[in-house]
Amino acid sequence: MDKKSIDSTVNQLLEKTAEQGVETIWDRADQQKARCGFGEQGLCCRLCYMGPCRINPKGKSPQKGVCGATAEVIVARNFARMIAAGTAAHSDHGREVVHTLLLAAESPESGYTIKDVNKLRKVAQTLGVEIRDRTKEEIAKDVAERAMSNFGRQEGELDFIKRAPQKRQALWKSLGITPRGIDREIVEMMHRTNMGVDHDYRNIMRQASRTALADGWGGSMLATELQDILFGTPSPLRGQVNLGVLEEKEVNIVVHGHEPVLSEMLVEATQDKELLDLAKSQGAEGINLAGICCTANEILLRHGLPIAGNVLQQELSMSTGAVEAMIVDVQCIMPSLPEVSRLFHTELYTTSPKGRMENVKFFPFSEKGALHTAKEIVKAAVLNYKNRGEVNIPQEKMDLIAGFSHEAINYMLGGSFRGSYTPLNDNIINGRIRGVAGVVGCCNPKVVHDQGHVSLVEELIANDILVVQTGCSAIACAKAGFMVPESAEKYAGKGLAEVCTAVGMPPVLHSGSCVDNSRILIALTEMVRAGGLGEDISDLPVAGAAPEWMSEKAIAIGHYFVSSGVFTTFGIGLPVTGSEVFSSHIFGEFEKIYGGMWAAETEPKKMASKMIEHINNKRSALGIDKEKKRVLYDMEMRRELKV
Ligand code: SF4
Ligand code: MSK
Repeated sequence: MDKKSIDSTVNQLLEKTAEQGVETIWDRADQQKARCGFGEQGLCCRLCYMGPCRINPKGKSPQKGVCGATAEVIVARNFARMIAAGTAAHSDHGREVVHTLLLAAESPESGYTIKDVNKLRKVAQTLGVEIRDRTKEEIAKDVAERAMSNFGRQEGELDFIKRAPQKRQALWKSLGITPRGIDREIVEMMHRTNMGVDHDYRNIMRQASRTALADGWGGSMLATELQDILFGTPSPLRGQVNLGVLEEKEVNIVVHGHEPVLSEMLVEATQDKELLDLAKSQGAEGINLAGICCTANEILLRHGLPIAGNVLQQELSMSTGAVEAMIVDVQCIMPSLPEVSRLFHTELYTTSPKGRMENVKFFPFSEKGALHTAKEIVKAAVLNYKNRGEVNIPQEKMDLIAGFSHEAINYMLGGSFRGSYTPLNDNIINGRIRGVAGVVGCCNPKVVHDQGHVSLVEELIANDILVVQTGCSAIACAKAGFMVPESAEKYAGKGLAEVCTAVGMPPVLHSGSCVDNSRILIALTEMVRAGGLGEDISDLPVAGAAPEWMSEKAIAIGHYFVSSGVFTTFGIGLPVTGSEVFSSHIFGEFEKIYGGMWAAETEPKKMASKMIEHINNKRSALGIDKEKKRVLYDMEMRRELKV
């Protein structure tokens, strides 16, 4: 692999880091050389200390672990545990947001308030919380308490499950996989995959679906919805992306991680007059707050603040020599950051008791004194400006429009008075838009950085497929220039370009962070509800992909999409190929069970072909592959749909 990235800022800075002796993720990836084949194929079991055991993928001995576990059982347990871990991460993020909503309701001095009262009311209705004649704080308190009960609930079902199409809910019920409580499903998954418990790979995967659904329709959805209540529901706004957003003459603060509970307070602190004056007194022209990874997506979506880069650019942002402070909370934060920060003047701060680093200053970000802590951090960053050495900021940056929450899509397509998904469905039925794809997930140094995301999305939009994105994938495609309205004319097929130009939207919609994949679930449900495209998510001409995934969280997301009825394909490879039996279960049999299934494809163009083929098949099943008279759904017909 010659070039490590299709992003020139990365290649430029890597030349520099090589000269400076700064070790980056690409150096360490090279040092690992070929990965362990057993692990890559999911065939290594470390569940007990009679092992570790591995299965010979060539059919020779050993074909069983010491306890007798077969390849399919080992692969299933490993895969299911990844789902449990990913669900735990997203859901624990959700739990922090629930705590913060309670704080906003009970302690105005915390600095947190309720910004979106409309959304509060809507969520309250779904959760069965009384809204009449009550203050927003009273409603928010009950919403938070009800939301919290979703974590520890032992029986019944999660509250947001009832948002799914009725047919899907009935399917989950018939399979016995409707999630009860978020924590309960994760714990049961861990128990069942312990040594000597569940030895039926199909049964393991049923609980894996239940766990993943507790993420998508539980922890992640709670995180998204309650963040919108607290910080505002995103709507389209302009922003900028890539390392060129760092400012040569300003104090640069980079926030990295996942929870906007932290970043929202930093946004406020960086606008503080006293701190801005302090920055000027230090010779800086201002304070520039930028983000990495999903925190970046959160501050972009709600404030239009710049994104410095995606997950693989975190070390490189420091190597510009222009970052006074990097503030991290949880998830996707490289343990190498302290070492890199020490080679430059960057101060690294951890803020979550769950994510500490040795010899790194910890600012306990208790939500109670959040603004005070945020100001202390910003002050420390400002005072560090004078310590800057040589600065190397790549010039590249790109404009983008972001903020396509499902409410914003509704509004964009249907207008404020008749906002609905009907115009989208109409354009799918008349064939201008062939279908919709969700392209999400991480970056991975095993492949050329950003190339999988960009090549896949380019191919999809050229084939009239509207793309909705989140996470680091969204950042990759924003950097490539797909998220400005002008990109419709340049890259999209004729039909999609026509629709985008008429509405004034890009062909690739940025919907937020990883937990915001739950927005895509709601958007898909709205498409079913709008009529004309079947009765369930699995009937829709849609597909999902994570071309450069690396995190267990991505596997949890993939699995909740599959279990919700979406054909979902992952790049890089999947750690399941060691068992043909298991592979044929999730790559084939799943389709019959869930109407959605997994696929794996390393080549982005082939990945696009698979997704297009799936979308075409769904179009023919719906009878919309040929010219067809437009059917307008009236209320009666919509009721018949039972969604
Ligand atoms: Fe080996 Fe079985 Fe123990 Fe896994 S659970 S390490 S296969 S003995
Ligand atoms: S940050 S989970 S690298 S998308 Fe959400 Fe990016 Fe993947 Fe982390």
